[in-house]
Amino acid sequence: MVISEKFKIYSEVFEVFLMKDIVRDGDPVLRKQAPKVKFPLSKEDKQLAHDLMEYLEVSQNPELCEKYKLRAGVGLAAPQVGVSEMMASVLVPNEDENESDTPLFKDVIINPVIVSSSVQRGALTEGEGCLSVDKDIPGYVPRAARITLRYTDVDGKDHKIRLKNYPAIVCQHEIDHLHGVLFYDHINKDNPFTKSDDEIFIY
Ligand code: SB7
Ligand code: NI
Repeated sequence: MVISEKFKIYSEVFEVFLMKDIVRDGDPVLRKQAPKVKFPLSKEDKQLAHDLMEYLEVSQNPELCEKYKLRAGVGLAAPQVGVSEMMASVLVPNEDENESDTPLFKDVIINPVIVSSSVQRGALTEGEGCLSVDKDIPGYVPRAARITLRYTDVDGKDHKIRLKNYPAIVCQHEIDHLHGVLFYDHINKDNPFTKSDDEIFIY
């Protein structure tokens, strides 16, 4: 009894980024090319990696999201918290009820590089949003439908993986942040909802 009470309190001891910590469009850090992260990771970089993932976890918990007045996110890039470094967290939950414990993709991607992209393009039917952009900007954001991604994780382990569907879109959105690009840069200004024939919709 005492132990479980203690654990309950202990489990809520965290310092999570709040919306006030998230840098908004107009701040030059969002338009900078972020430098690569050096390994072994410094204490600060390890903490940053942890905090970037913690935001996503807390924001995807409906009670905590409400309690801390967060906007739910599936990704968060270091420049969005004011740190110009090639690091981003990605947490794409599995919407399948039976598989909700195993996310479609979860990792902190460090020095990520898209080593190849499909010719086929894909866009989310509902467009994209960004925690750093307060207003809704409607339109398709055409991206590669599939990518091969290379990155290093917090333990210094190198990964080379193929991604498609929503995880591929989210990773491209996050990697854009590391190069100073925002999602609306990709929207066709004259006709935001044009879709070319070789482009697929991603749900
Ligand atoms: C829709 C939302 C995101 C990525 C791709 C499609 C992430 C939104 C949260 N972020 O601002 C992360 O950079
Ligand atoms: Ni964003």
